[in-house]
Amino acid sequence: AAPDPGSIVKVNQVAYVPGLPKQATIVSGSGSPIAWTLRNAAGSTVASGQTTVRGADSLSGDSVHIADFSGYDTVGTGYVLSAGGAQSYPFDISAAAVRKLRYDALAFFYHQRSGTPIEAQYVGNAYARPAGHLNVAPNRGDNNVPCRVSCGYTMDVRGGWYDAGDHGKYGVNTGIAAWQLINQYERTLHVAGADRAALADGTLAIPERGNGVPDILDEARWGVEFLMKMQIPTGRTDAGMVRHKVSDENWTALPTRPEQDAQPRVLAAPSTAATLNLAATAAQAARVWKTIDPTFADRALTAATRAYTAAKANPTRYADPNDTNGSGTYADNNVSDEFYWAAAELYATTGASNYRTDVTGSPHFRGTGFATHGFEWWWTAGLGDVTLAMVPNGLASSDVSATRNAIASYADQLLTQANRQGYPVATHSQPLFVWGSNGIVANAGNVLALAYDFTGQQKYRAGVYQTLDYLFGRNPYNQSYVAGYGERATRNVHHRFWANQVDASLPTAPAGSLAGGPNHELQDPYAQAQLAGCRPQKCYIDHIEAYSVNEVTINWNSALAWLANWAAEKAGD
Ligand code: 9MR
Repeated sequence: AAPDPGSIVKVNQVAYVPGLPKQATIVSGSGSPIAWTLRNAAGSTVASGQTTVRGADSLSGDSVHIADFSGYDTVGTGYVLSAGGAQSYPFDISAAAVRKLRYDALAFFYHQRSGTPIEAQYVGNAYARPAGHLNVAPNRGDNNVPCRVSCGYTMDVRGGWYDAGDHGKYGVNTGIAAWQLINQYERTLHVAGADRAALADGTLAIPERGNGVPDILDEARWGVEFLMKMQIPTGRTDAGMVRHKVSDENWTALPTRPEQDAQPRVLAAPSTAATLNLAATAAQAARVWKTIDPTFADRALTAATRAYTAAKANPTRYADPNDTNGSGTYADNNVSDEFYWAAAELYATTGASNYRTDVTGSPHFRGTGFATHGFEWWWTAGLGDVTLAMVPNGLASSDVSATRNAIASYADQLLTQANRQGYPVATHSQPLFVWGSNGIVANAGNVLALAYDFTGQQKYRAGVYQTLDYLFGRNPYNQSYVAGYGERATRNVHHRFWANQVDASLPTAPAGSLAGGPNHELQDPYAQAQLAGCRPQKCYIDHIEAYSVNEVTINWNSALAWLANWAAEKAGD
C-alpha cells in the first residue's frame, strides 16, 4: 500500500534557516482560511495566524493551504506548527543542520569508493567494510577486466566510485559527480564572498585529510583518476576513447557486500558520452590542480586532449540501451551537449582557438540548453555554461553576460513553476517527477543558487531554501528524503550494503544520503505493486526493493552536496 501520509501539517521537519521565508503546507478542503499556531519546545505559543487557501494541487492530488510564519525568527529547537486540529513534526529554526549536511552529503563519496577498504576510523564500525573488487576470492576484481565483446586485452580499472546501490562504475555519472565536487571548490576561487575555508584540508573524514589539499578535491580526484583508467591506451583500436562502464556480468542479489560480489567483471564498449565526460572533467581538473599538483594537472590535460580528439573522430558511439544484464545503461543518444561541455572546459583551461571555435559554433552556446533543462547526467551543456559564466575566460563579456542571463531566466521559470504548486519545489521547466526526481530538484536548486551568485537577487536565494524545505519533508508524505535528517527520514535505500531492511547486521543509509525520490513512471515491480495510480509527488516508498524511487547515486549526492554547501554559506547573509 502507499505510505501513510502522516500529519496534514507538512513542514521542513529538519530546520528553517533564520532570516529566510518559512512556510508550511496544510492539507485542508476548507474554502476559507484556517488558523495556525506555532509553539516552542516549552509549549508556549510564539506566533499565530491564518492560512492562505491554495486549493487543488495537481502534483499531489491534495487540497492545500499555506501557512507563512516567516515573521517569527528566533533560533531554537522543538518548534511545532498546529492547524486544523493536527500538529507537525517538530523542527528547528537554525542553520546548524545545513552546516552539518554540507559535510555529510560529501561523506557519501568515501562510502561509495571501490578498491579500497572503508575504514571505521572515518565512518564508524557499522559502515566499515573491506575493499571491493580487488580480486580477493570470491570477488573477481577490477585488476584485469576483459571486454564484454572481446577486445584482446584487459584493463586495470581499480578505484572510482560505485554509482549507486549496484557495483557498476560508470563514465557518465562519475563525470558529472566529479565535476560538481570540483566546481563547488572552484566557485570559491571566483565568486565574491564564497567560503573557501569551509572546504579546506581537514574538513572531511577521509584518508587524505591532512595532506595539504582540500579534502573535496581529494575526493573528486578519486573519480577523475578512475575516468583516466577507463581511457583506451595508445596503440589499441579506439585509443583515447573511454569505456562506458565496468560492471558485473549479471545482477547480484540484495544484499551483496562489494567484497563478496562473485560476478565476473566486464568492460563495456567505449562511448562518445563517457569520452567527453573525461575530456570535460579532466580539463577542469587540469585548471584547478595547476598550482596544487602540477604533475597531476599535466596528466589530466593530456588525457582530456586525447579524449576530445578521439570523441571528435567517433562522434556517434552511443551506449547500448539494451545492455541491462548486470548494470544500468546510462544510454544517451544526444551528445551535442557533452561536446559543448568538453569544449567549454578545454577552452576555459587552455584558451586555445580550436576549442573557442567549437564553443561559439555549438547550438548550446550562450546557455541555450537552459531553454528546456538545467543539468543532469544526460544533459550537460549547462555545466559548460556554468564554467564559462563563472571562470574568467577569453570570451567577449557580452557572451558571458548572455550565459549568465540564460541561467537567471531559467531560474525565473523554475520559481514561477514552483510557486504554483501546493508543495512548492523547483524541478524542471515542466514539473517532472521521474527517476531521480530528487536529483533533478537538487540540481534545480543549484541553478537558483547560481542565479543568486550572478545577480544578487533575494528571490533566488529564498528558492534555494524552499528546495531544502521540500527535501526535508514539506511534501505530501512528510518524507525527509535525506537519510539521518528529520523524524521521518529515508532509511531503506536500494543498496547492496546499506541493506538493513533485509539483513539486520547491515546498516541503513548513512546520514546525508539523498533518495532518488518520487517517480510517476514506477519502473520497478515493488513500486508498481504498492503505488499504482499515484499522483506524481506521491509515487514514493521507503523500501529497499523500490529501486526506481529509492536508490541513491553519486550524481544526486553531488548535487545535494553543492546545494547544502551553498545554503550553509549563505545562511548568515
Ligand atoms: O539515474 C538513472 C536515471 O536517470 C535513469 O532513468 C535510470 C533508468 O535507466 O537509471 C538511473 O541510473 C541507474 C543506473 O542505470 C544503474 N545504477 C543505479 C542508477 C540509479 O538508479
